[in-house]
Amino acid sequence: MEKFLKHGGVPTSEQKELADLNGNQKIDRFDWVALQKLLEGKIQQKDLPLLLGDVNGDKTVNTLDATLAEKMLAGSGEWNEVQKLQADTNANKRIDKHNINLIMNVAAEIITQPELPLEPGDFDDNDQIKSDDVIIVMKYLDPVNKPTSKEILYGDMNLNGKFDQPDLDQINKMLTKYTIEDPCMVPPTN
Ligand SMILES: [Ca+2]
Ligand SMILES: [Ca+2]
Ligand SMILES: [Ca+2]
Ligand SMILES: [Ca+2]
Repeated sequence: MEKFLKHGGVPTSEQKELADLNGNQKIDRFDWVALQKLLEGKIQQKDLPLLLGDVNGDKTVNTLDATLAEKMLAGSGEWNEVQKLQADTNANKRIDKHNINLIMNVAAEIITQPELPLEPGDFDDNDQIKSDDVIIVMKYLDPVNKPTSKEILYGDMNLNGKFDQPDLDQINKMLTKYTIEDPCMVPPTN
């Protein structure tokens, strides 16, 4: 499982089921993050499938989960590994403002839960941040092009509700992200 996640290739349906730790029918970056936690013994088989965005574990993603993720971000309260994983809706192994924003957007039905993890910056959703993504953001810097609410989620890096130069600068910085030697940042291939 680890091998094919790392090196790509087309998984069989059985492999896919085994490796799809968040049960969203695809092998994504989050599955890789969760697999590491499983191998480290920090989460158990019984915790699977993990429902991204569901911080309180009641099987729905709503504003209550966003409130809990805010607390987590503020460093208040005690959280277990499952809760931390479920709050990390962009699968970057950190809790940040995008996690809260993504949960709010699932609650508002702008995106659906299985669309998580969604990585801001990865506009074309191919688990890599490349020049293709930069080109899309550049397009929306021209006010003639109106983004949808969902597109804003992908490209509004500074969370001010619009596309602007800081968003482009941030995505440009992320172009080098996948070159670092962190296995989590080697995106698995679907
Ligand atoms: Ca998955
Ligand atoms: Ca919940
Ligand atoms: Ca991309
Ligand atoms: Ca912005």
